[in-house]
Amino acid sequence: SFDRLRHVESMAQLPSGAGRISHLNAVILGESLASEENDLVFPSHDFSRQALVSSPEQYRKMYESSIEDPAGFWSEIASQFYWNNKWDPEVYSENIDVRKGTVKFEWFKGGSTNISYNALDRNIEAGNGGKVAIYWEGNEPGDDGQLTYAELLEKVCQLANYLKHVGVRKGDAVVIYLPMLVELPIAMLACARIGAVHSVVFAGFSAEALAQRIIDCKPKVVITCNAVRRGSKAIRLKEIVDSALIESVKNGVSVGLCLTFENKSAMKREDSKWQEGRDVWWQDVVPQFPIKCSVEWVDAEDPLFLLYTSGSTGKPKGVLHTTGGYMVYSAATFKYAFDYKPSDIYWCTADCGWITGHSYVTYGPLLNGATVVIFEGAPNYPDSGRCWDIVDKYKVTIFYTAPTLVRSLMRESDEYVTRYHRKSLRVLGSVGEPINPSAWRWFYNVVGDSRCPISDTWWQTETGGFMITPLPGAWPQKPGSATFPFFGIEPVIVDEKGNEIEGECSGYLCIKKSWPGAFRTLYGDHERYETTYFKPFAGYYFSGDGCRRDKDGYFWLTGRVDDVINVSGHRIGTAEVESALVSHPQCAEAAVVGVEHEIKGQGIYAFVTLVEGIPYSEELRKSLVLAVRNQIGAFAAPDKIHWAPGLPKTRSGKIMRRILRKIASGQLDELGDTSTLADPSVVDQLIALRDC
Ligand code: 6R9
Repeated sequence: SFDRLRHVESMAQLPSGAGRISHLNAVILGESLASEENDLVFPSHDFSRQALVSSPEQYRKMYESSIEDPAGFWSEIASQFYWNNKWDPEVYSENIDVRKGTVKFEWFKGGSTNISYNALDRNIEAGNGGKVAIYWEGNEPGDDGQLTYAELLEKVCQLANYLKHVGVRKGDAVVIYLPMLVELPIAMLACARIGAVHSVVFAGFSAEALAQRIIDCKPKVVITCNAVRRGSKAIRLKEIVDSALIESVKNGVSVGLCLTFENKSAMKREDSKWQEGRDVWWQDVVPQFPIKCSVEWVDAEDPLFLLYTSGSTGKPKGVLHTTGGYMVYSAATFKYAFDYKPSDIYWCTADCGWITGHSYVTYGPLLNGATVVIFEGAPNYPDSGRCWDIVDKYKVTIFYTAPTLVRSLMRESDEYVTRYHRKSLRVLGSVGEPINPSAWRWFYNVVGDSRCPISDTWWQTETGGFMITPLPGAWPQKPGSATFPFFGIEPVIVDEKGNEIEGECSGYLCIKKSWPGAFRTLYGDHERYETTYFKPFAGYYFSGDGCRRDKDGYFWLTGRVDDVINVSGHRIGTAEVESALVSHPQCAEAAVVGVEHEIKGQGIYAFVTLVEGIPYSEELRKSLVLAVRNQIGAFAAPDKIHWAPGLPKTRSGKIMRRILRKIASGQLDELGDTSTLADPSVVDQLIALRDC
């Protein structure tokens, strides 16, 4: 199956003048060829020479050994970490086939370890206590701070001791609702240290969305801060938590403690609402606790965290990751996909509220002893040059971001980029959605001065770490392709019937066999886990993404094939938005589809049917949008509300989204067969109301 790879490999080794075709030539060469598939961008000689994986040949050897002997391959990586006792002889066991019984993955079972110990104490014992672990950059330029590994460990221990003191025990859930302050990774690591299960909720979620998550995982403690500044706005986070906690109590879940960090630069404590007996200021209690805290050794298969993500129903899914496999996988993927070296300064713009912030702000980098930059503010504040200002300030070498940010910065003058040096940069990364070739080129040419390979990493909340990703020194890249699978990963493309298709093809992307970083279940709903991911194509993990493989074997992700929309890299279920709209007293029915959006990748387009007799108005449109902001969060606000006196339905009452998608995207001559609709005239009516 490596024939296609060999073909590219031979091209990569073609002598051309001084050696390989230079990357610049390749870009020019690529642009002169019509097809994006032929657009190869080579890593420079200098880059490849110093890379951890420096040739297709080396990649192939490592990949083959990871597939032929997964136990040996992963044990070797796992052995680089500290285990309080070693795992059982069997490194992993899996059943990925629902037809053979319960789907179950286990890695390093019986081994006991602690991820917080491996990320902190182990690095300090290796002599890196004085190395900066985190540079923190505040919203306002000039507002910053830093923590060495030794200092970070002390802060983590103080919080861990406090959490133990208030009764948090191994296996208890802790909800964290914080912006990008150092206290966020500190809180994650403190939970992990004592075996508590953290569930970080992105601080852009509304009170109702937060309540939904609290009700599901019933935490002992909620950790938050009073307010945060983003750009020029201050957001009172604590008040959102207050409402969420009231809502939770109504649903029988009462959280006894709300630990609140006083974020002075955003709001003084005197101005914060307070509930005596429940609310405690972080600064009043945590610093009083000892700076050493013994570690709770946990089984490799003990839960580490829960992270809620969207699916095809209105109820978010609590993706559960366990300790050992996730630790090994997040660390190894970080190291290889970014070609990490101890001298690197790494900045990932993701928020810890998403999986990227778990695996590639907190765990992956710190497990490697890396120096991480975290940024509290907005990338266009005070102006569109802020990212590059930060890159120069900290001499960032690896910069990992999302295509939506690249596209929004690309719209502004290049001068915002070129006025900064950016000479420190050596690897760029992209995540969250497919990166379109034009955004890829701008990122490569303008930001990276045509010098830095781009790791376009395809993965998911469920996968824990990268699945398909370039290894920057190994492969010539194709702008827009995530290239090849990471070690140990066997991606396959299947047709509607679940048959694997070979060669150049497109279809549904599935994974054969388990991998260490895979999620183990959906919290409290193993049946949904099996139904959603393992039943659609029995014998495989189904990703929910469409994919194409080209003649050279490169993978091209083509987006979700289920009812999930990807807005600015955030996964949003259409059903969640519909349920928020229908909660509006004047909305009778709603159908939501994704449409192409220049900056966000996809935008949210909502068709709404109003309650009998209610007229549609601008005011009503605003209040429908507000309903979504309140139920989910501002990032899920529909871009367009389309008044729909009727929706296209089959005779059995099923909404035909295919037609709605065409209407939303203006492809009116591609509506297809509408004759099976119960009332075909609603289509003309909807078209007439497009600009209403
Ligand atoms: C890590 C993360 C997962 C979904 C995934 C896919 C899309 C992520 C991508 C990509 C193309 C990439 N996605 N990275 N599509 N190329 N490099 O984003 O996790 O929030 O769970 O989203 O995002 O559609 O299925 P998550």
